[in-house]
Amino acid sequence: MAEIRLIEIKEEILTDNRKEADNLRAKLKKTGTFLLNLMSSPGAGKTTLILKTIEQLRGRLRMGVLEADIDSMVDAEKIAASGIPAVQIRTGGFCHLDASMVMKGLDAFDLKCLDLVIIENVGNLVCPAEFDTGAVRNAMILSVPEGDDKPLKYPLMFSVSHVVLVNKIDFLSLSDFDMDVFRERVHTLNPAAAIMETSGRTGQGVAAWADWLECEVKAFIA
Ligand SMILES: Nc1nc2c(ncn2[C@@H]2O[C@H](COP(=O)(O)OP(=O)(O)O)[C@@H](O)[C@H]2O)c(=O)[nH]1
Ligand SMILES: [Mg+2]
Repeated sequence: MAEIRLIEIKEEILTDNRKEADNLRAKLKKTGTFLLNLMSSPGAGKTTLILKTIEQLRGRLRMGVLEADIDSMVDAEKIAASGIPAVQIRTGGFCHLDASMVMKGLDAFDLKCLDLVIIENVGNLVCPAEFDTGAVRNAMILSVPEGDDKPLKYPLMFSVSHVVLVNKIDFLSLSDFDMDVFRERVHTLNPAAAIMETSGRTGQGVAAWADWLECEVKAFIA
């Protein structure tokens, strides 16, 4: 019988990507630009929360948004309408961003003039968690209608996120979402994760989130 060679492509791809991500972080340190990678399932409220965050931080930080979608420009158009520079990456079917895609997207900004770039990653709780984008911090949104069991089903996403935003808390009274159980499930996977409650509809919790983010940005660019 002939010899079978096993080639572990996934491991190699992830190692190459990590190197690329480290290069990107070094570049961002030089330009003084904080990169936030925002992830969630489709519809959890990323674009809405980014727009609310822009409202809070306008005049406090110079911001840009890197939008990623399998197709369409709708989210980038919403961001651009708010007067903030937006770049759209069309992944053409890929369900995540990697560091080289982010690097290409960032080339369209003048990074020296920006303190903060927010990546709106492709809506997906699985693939984006596997790829280091070069961001300084990972944030994820879990919306109340998705249920408090998601840390059990998508543990990697909760493990790699520095902050978990529980969004759509205006739905809490209509749902069986148990916040204490959810917090415990997240902290079992990731004891250091910050957990914040927000509503993109009412704006509740957005100021606290924006203050947290500004603090992280200032510490990075100091
Ligand atoms: N009730 C409620 N609806 C929200 C909230 N945040 C976003 N939405 C709505 O949820 C839908 C998806 O939001 P969007 O920001 O596009 O989600 P994305 O796909 O993660 O970018 C839109 O109809 C938003 O108006 C929230 O906190 N509460
Ligand atoms: Mg969106």
